[in-house]
Amino acid sequence: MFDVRVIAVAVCGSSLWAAVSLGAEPIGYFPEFLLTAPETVNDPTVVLDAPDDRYFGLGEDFVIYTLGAWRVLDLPGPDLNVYEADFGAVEFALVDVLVSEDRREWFSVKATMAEAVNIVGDERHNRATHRKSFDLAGTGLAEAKYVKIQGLGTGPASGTNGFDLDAIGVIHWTVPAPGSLFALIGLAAIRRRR
Ligand SMILES: [Ca+2]
Ligand SMILES: [Ca+2]
Repeated sequence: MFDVRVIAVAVCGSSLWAAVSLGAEPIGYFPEFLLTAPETVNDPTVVLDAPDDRYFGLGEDFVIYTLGAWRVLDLPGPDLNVYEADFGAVEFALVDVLVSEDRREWFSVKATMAEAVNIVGDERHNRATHRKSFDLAGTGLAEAKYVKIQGLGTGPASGTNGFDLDAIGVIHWTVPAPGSLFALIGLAAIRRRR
């Protein structure tokens, strides 16, 4: 019985530490669905979820993430991270980052590019140089459902051609309302298989 209590204290102590450390950095949301991906890439789902050093080069192609029931919000400071694969040259000159609420009007947030904010969940991505933060401020949007990562290189997406997209992470996001997850089921076909 004594041993059980000791374990319980240890678990509580560990949980407390976790809570404190989570408070230091925002908890990221890493999109789980793509609306559009280049046909030249065998497995485009490598750019979903948290950065993991799986990626593809965008070349002149693009991907569109849909946040489903989630939204990226414009709150004070940067709202969104883009992660380049953690090696080689920094190639943010070869990419544009755009947001939209309706997929008709797109707004580039490239001009807001800044040193990346660390978010909980992106710990596997090591190099600060290979990630950047972007801000919705100035787009006129209070929130956005879609994020488009447009390659500014040449040729089709493949290998390490142009900007090597690993992942995106949302810093400021809304929690989906209960029941709205059903809306995501139709998109499950291109969800990453774990
Ligand atoms: Ca903002
Ligand atoms: Ca990845």
